[in-house]
Amino acid sequence: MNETSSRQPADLSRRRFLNTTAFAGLAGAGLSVGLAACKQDTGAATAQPGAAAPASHSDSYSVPPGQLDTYYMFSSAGHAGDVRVFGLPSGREFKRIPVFNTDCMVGWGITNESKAIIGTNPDGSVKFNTGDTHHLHPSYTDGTYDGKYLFVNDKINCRLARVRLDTMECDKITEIPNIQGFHGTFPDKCDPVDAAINHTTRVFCGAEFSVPLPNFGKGIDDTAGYRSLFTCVDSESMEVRWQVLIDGNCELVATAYDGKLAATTQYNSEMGTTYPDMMSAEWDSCLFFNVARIEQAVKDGKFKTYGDSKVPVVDGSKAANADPKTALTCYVPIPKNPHGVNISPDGKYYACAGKLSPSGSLIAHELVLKWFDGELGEPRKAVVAEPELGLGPLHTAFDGRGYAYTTMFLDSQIVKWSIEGAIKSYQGDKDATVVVERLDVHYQPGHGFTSMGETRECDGKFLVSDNKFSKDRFLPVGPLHPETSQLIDISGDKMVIVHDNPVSSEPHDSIIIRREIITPKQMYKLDDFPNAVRDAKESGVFRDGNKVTVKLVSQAPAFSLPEFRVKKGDEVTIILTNLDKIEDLTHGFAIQRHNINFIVNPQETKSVTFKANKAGVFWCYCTHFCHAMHMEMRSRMVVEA
Ligand code: K7E
Ligand code: CUA
Ligand code: CA
Repeated sequence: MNETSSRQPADLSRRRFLNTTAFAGLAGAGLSVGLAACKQDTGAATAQPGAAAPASHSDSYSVPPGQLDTYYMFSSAGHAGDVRVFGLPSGREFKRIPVFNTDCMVGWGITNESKAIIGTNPDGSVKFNTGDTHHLHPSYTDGTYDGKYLFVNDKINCRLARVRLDTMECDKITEIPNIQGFHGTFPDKCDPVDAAINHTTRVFCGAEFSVPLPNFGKGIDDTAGYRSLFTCVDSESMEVRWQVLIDGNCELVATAYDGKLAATTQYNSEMGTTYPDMMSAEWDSCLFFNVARIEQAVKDGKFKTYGDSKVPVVDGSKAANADPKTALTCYVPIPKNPHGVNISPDGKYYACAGKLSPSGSLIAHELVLKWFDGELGEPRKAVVAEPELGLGPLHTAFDGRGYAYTTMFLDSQIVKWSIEGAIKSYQGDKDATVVVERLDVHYQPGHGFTSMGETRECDGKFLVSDNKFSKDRFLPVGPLHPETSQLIDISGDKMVIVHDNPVSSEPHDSIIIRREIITPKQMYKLDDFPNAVRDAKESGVFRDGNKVTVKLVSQAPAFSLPEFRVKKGDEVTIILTNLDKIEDLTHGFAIQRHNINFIVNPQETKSVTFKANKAGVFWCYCTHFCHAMHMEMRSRMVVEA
């Protein structure tokens, strides 16, 4: 991908033409002075005297009105429970995709369709309406994103969700048994055995909190018996395939490009339950899972199940895996409570960030495989570098040119370091340059991540530092501050901060993906919905005892039923199909005093079910601005006593 094609999509020629003509017209109207200034802003940053970016940096960061961004950035939203979609380099937010939260704009958690995905209690209410999304990663083909799915964790209620990237909507949520504190997650990139399966078929999930197994009231005080599990979920069916019982607990997850290994940082090898206990040991691990061997063990019936769960659990504890030739897991010792683990885009190294140790540790993929072949000896020999980086290293990103960028939470810095330099220095070369640059960020970064940086197509253009604190960076908005998302140009010799964006709390991790990879649909098909109301003539009120189904359609600016009648005490299901076939023509449907609101996109069908408990007249109206007559777009629910 060259500079021009990645920044100037094919469909921009028409836009450029329109811009030119617009400029010409306006200049004629005596606005040339303003336009000249405006043009300079949008031109190459390098052309402006005093501009921050040196000549080697990207041509322009600004995305003027009418122009499109070159990257999508998807961010987890932390305990807001959703997923956010931004454009880069502008930093503009496009959309919030509700996942584990309730969203009254789209009706997520309100419509029957969304409730079926989220999961319900026997009485039909939503089972969980909280979630904490930390890590999200798209599906892969050939070691890069294929634009199909995005997987995201929920740390609170132990769920994995899948978002379709064509509609940018959540389509499946799976609750994982036997665990608590589901934190790290990463899809695989390839099958460990069948190289022809060169795409994602599994999603790995690490559990951070240890619990009694099974957890139904026994063994509460036997804290030494609490355990954590590493889980594999099928990326298509979203069923849990297997779990591995481990020592300590999982933190972040990474996967190999050849599919052979999954990795998790492990802290709390002490297996303590109190704060001082969890920090007492000098060493924890980066733990590697031999995916093929684990699946063979499951096939061979070498597993247990716990409680009501049918999920096979194999034993990945250190004691049970002492012989490398049969081991399912390999514990590579890493100093003190490591946090992030990230694989380099060439697939060679896993970089662990020390958190309580000021170091990063590089583990060679080949050497871990060698350990599993019984040819390495001590697992610690898989470590090929351990540079001292600074205080509070959390996560590492790559540029594809041999440099790693680690976030320093305590130092509030991004530290750029040389992979080759770190390896040489570890081998005793005193002249090797390891750290090449430190950039102050504002303030306390969590994840730093680069454009396409977690793929083979890592392009080394941008790094975003998602910082946990913003203090003086933005207009104050009360006690809760936004976070700071800083866009950093890493394409030149020096890192350059391009801009700060405030982001509403509390994204943790994000990925930056080239826009060409994703092909969003602009319209549903009626056939996508088995309950679609295909014609206004199918509208009406259909009674079955005290269950009433109201079918109607929307076509701007009207609903097909100006009025519908039900009886007090009825259980009412409203099925609404938006028959408008025009891109961007979405309608809403809200019912006064019934806590109902949802949208229907063009050609989409949604339904809601509720009890009509109050007699009277209740206006239903379109909540989504759709037409000049939007305010008049109404219906009336009459509830007869
Ligand atoms: Cu470092 Cu949950 Cu990715 Cu937050 S974790 S920062
Ligand atoms: Cu339909 Cu507003
Ligand atoms: Ca904060």
